Amino acid sequence: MAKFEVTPGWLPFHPNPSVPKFRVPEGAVDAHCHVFGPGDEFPYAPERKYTPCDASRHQLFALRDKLGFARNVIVQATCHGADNRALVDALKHSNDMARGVATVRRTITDAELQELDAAGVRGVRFNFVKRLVDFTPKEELMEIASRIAPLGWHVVVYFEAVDLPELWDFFTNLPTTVVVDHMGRPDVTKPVDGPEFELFVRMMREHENIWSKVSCPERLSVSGPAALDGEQNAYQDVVPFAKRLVETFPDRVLWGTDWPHPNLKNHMPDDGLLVDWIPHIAPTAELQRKLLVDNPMRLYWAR
Ligand code: 0GY
Repeated sequence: MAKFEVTPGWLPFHPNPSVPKFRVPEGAVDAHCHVFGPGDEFPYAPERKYTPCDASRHQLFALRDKLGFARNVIVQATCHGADNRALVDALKHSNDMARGVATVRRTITDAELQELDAAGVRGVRFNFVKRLVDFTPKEELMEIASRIAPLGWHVVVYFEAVDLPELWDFFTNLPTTVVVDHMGRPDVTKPVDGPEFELFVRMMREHENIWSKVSCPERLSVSGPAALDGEQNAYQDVVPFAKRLVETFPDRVLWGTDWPHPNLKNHMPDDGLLVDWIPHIAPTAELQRKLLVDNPMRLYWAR
């Protein structure tokens, strides 16, 4: 049986998140979350950069119910490398209420891709965050993208805002829908209409196949969870960035908890509070329905 020591300083997920005050619309999808192990059943990858605490499908589905969501999109995290067994196990036990985004290598066979598809995988994730993964040549990633495109899958990309200029040509040449994790990780101390975030907005404006997750305020925020004027203004420095994307591209945004919040060392969010943040970035019922139901259903449950 595999035994894993959690990376020092790692914060476990919130033991008892609050029930949100904001009631999400019927059929809402948490479109970015993970399962970790459990490590003794689904060992973590040898090439991983961190060892998480276990976070099982049972715990994920209990959180989903508590927060009032109906469905999950489970995203393969780097600590499992390209071993998608924990993800597939969660999908198969979800009663069709979860879809997945996998990590695959160029050596994957067509039969293996078909198996992932049958389990509910609808995309692959390319991670460019240097503290999380070793470098993979772009030709390899492009080859994978061309293999998954005929399945109707999409590509999820994770990168830091400073790296967007270098990655621009690759992203804008991908042959599928492209979903950006966490708004391309903007530096929220910079202006929302400054050159850095403007570049990201321009990429979405010029390329209608590019979507964004307006997620992870807890990861991006400098002002933090409890602003001076109380809980309702939690993560207020991230609001202008997410709200701008929701209002400009209402049909191409997704939202997710990011549970169990890997690699947070200072502050672990209350997931209920994260849900209460949603009406600040999507102020109308129509925007909320698109963000939480219509968009993820179109991308993940079209079949
Ligand atoms: C996230 C964020 C992070 C980690 C991963 O796959 C991963 O390990 O995505 C991070 O450390 O910023 O979305 O889960």
